[in-house]
Amino acid sequence: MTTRATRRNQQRAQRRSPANSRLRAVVFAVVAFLIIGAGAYLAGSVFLGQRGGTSVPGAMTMRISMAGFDPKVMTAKPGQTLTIDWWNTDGAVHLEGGVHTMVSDTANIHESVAAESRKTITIAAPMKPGDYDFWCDSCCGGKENDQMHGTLRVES
Ligand SMILES: [Cu+2]
Repeated sequence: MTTRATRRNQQRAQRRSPANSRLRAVVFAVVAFLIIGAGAYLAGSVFLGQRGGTSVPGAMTMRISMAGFDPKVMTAKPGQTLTIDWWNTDGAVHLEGGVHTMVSDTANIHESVAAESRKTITIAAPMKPGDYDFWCDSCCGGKENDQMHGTLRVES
């Protein structure tokens, strides 16, 4: 007769068999590889993205990602033309194909940058000193998202 205890022992022995634990190790390795790979893919654009240096003469650098504009504040003299070496560290897996924009109705800015790319843009600062709001309207709630805003500060 098979008691419940012996049946439990048999099951335990089966679970501990070498073939079973080898299979479990393989499954674990595959799952771990997939998770680490996916994480590295998503993080790669952030951590391996280009840093603050620029080879564009007279340009300021600005990075855009789902984390927002970096830096968030640009300073200019009235009417000054700002040259911005602007890059997007997000991959195309993000919302809207990873495209980010820089938009301002008050400062007349309408720019966009494709996923994982870099471009030089020029912005003409308004003549009137003050803080001009700009934002990204292509992702994450656009203008409604506080994270996706920046300030163009015109100082006389
Ligand atoms: Cu955006």
